[in-house]
Amino acid sequence: MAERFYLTTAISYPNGRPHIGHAYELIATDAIARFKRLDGYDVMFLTGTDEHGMKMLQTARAEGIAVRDLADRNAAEFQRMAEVLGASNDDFIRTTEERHKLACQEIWRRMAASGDIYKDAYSGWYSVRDEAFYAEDETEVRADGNRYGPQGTQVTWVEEESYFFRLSAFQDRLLAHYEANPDFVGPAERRNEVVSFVRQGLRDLSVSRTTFDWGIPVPGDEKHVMYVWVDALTNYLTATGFLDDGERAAFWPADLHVIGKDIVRFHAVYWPAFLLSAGLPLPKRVFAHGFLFNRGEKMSKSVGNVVDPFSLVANYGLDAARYFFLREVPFGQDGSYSHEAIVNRTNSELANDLGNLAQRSLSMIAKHCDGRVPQPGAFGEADKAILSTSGALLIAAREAVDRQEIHAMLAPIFAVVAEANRYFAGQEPWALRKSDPARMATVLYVTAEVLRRVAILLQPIMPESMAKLLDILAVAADERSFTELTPDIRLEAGRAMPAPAAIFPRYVEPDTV
Ligand code: ME8
Repeated sequence: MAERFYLTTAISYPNGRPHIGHAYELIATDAIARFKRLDGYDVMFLTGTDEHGMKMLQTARAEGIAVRDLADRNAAEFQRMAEVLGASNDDFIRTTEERHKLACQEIWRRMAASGDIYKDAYSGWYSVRDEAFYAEDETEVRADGNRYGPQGTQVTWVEEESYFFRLSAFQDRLLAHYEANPDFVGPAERRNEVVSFVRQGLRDLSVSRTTFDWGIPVPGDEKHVMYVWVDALTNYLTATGFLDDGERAAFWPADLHVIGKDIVRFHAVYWPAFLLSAGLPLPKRVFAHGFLFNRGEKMSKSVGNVVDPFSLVANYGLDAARYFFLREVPFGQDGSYSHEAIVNRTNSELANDLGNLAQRSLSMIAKHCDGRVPQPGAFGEADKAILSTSGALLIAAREAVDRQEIHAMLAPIFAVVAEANRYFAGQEPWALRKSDPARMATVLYVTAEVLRRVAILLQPIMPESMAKLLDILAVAADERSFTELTPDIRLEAGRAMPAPAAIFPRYVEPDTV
């Protein structure tokens, strides 16, 4: 049986339409999911929307619509975004679904049964934007007279009866877990932040609210709804159907939660504490990516520079957009986006380096090799060198993806594409056509074989265009997984190849056409 791999994105607040930050997280997680499937894993990939809480309620009030309508309207946009981005998620969870209510109430009961939940009065600072409580020393009063939390969002004073989760009791267990599992949080700087936050000591966490009812009722005390983060984090468990012991239950614990760097505390401190309390196994890894800035400026709805993922895809094409974000921004660090940067990268690396190499070599095969995979002669030093570097790519890619370093997976692949271009130019197959046709066949064969390896490996990043390239290379649909990258497998000489077509169009400015 194939090894299971369960990975998730954060679930987004549908208080507005999806923006590039949401698209970025989904594309990256999708690339990892596709990579794992091609590498033989039985993958479950989850994304969804986080629909309860104060922030949703306040937005709905401001827009003068019912909160459920706001959730429905925007959740549909998030689902549409997943389709438009070619996301291969196996499920899309909405926290307003019945299955989720049952899962949340069960985890609550288990935490209560462990003695980790008690009723008291809460008073403290709360940020609706972050849906987070902050200690007074994490906040500051600014010149405008308002108080702000550590992420720069305004906080207000809250005082009400509340259930508490005994987070303070988990400090030692959490620190022991980080110590014993150095890969639990990545990248390293995020892990260090988490460890120092927990070392400072943990305060019990208010986990219910009574001033509104847009949430999941606390079992046995329905005047309270659960704090939105108890509800939100549990989504990862809900989707495995942990209550019904069905087929998906075996996917828990999750192998990987991919999230943004602003919500590490919830995933690396609160979530494992809730699970320890409920007697459930902990996820294996939480990886935080950086933030995307539009030309270096932070994106936000209020600043008005939110880039719409739908127009991004319409403008540049899906695979170019997927490639750009994963190649341009080292995964885990902040990055910025600009029209010039995306055009440069896609034109130089996709259209020129990869697209032209495919176009030039495959159209020579179509013309001069009867449209069939050429029969190679004995390999010389140059052939062996490029076959050997391209043959080593899978192992390096696997190691990079297991650390979520998607950029580090891509760099060596594109180094091989550059090397293949030098090889092709240096061997001059067009000159060999008359002088040594057998040698020409070998050069074209080697180039096509390198393209096959590159195309198989790039499928997780650019599924549509690599499917096209593999079609042209006459690689059958069942010959595209990573098991086809073992040293004994190569293109079969003599196989008929479909007529080559351009894979990556150059981006041309609309006003210059
Ligand atoms: O935080 N660049 O939802 P959310 C990169 N509902 N990533 C970004 C980003 C940007 N500019 N802006 C946001 C929530 N993100 C909670 C999560 S999970 C149990 C609950 C990322 O809609 C952000 O870091 O504010 C998060 O991982 C995801 O988008 C959803 O953000």
